[in-house]
Amino acid sequence: MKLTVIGFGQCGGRIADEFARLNERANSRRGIEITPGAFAVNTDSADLSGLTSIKSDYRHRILIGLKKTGGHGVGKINELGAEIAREDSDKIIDAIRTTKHFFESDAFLLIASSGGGTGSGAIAIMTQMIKERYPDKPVYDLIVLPFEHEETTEERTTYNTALCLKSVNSVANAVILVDNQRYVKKDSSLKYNMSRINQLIAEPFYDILCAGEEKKQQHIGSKTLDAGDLIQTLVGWTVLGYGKSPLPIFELPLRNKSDFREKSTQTHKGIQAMDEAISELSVACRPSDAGRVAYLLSAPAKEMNMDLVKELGDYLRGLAPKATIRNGDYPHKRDAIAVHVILSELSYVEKVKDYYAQSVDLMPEFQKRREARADSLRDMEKVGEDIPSLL
Ligand SMILES: Nc1nc2c(ncn2[C@@H]2O[C@H](COP(=O)(O)OP(=O)(O)OP(=O)(O)O)[C@@H](O)[C@H]2O)c(=O)[nH]1
Ligand SMILES: [Mg+2]
Repeated sequence: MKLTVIGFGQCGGRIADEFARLNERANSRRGIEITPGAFAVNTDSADLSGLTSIKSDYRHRILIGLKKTGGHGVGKINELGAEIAREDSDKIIDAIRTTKHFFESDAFLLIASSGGGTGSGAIAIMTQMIKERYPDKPVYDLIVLPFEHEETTEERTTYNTALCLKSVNSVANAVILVDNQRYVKKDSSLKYNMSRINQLIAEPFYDILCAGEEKKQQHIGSKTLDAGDLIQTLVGWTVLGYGKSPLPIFELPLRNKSDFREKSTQTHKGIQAMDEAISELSVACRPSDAGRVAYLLSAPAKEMNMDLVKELGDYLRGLAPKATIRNGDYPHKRDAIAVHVILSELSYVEKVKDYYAQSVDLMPEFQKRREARADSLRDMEKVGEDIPSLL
């Protein structure tokens, strides 16, 4: 599958930059293209200059809202991010339209964090505009949820997140959720290492996108997970999972292995990888709430067999009994049996519900604070009523 990738704001731009790197890798190592265009859109010019792989011209690193922000961001006010995107949407659409291989792409992937201002505000507006302009291509929104400490220290983060999620969910074909906090829980050394988290967010897309674009016979699976399967799978709230079981790189040629033993070890390793993928979902949710599921098995060709594919399917069927399950195998990896899982059309995601509930509670509180500020200002002005003015 080929994606036109557009990142909004700091977080979105940096992850789009990761996708540009994945494309360079796919090009140089596998001779294939997975992102015909990668763009970053921001109200902050410094953030745009910090990128490394997205082309550095103004058509790929797109500065919006210069008059309103002076190139310094919108300071977490996502309503302003939305307003600026609406005003400058022409710039973005023109840049996409004039990209050389744009029409080869199967879909759009728009990326932003939900807690900031620019990306959180701009992504829903641009999803809507792109869908109107290109009704035949699905638009997927990848939304990065804030760290827990950001939610506790700044209520605006929670409110922005709720506003962003509600808005993207009403326009995007699918909303792929990724929780920053999940990466820190897994490995606390990642706490301040954003670029490593960004790599971990983008990396699972590599095999998923490459699998359907392979041209070399030895890397084409017996069942390919292609753009058609992915488009049929990606609907509504979506999460991703990835797990792998390492394989020994060098095997002793004279090892006395029975066929049966070998197969059962492979199946065991495959299930282990699948189990890891389900335990490490990009946002916690129940697989049984998914309406559509896809999995991709990627492993060395000699490690793949139909039993393994079937076992993995049976295992997933047990976890997601109501879902339509699509699958593919990708004989490419050398050192592991890896499993990618996409759970889509989720009917319930606790974290989304929590953001909505907290924001509904916050709204009257914000209103009360606004009124109290206005009252206090009025009182102060009143005391100084009789002082003459220099103006
Ligand atoms: N994973 C990841 N999260 C990031 C990154 N940069 C910022 N964030 C998260 O994104 C949220 C802040 O949003 P930003 O993307 O910085 O905001 P913005 O869209 O640039 O908007 P303004 O700066 O307010 O104009 C917080 O939750 C951060 O933790 C990044 O590079 N990677
Ligand atoms: Mg910013």
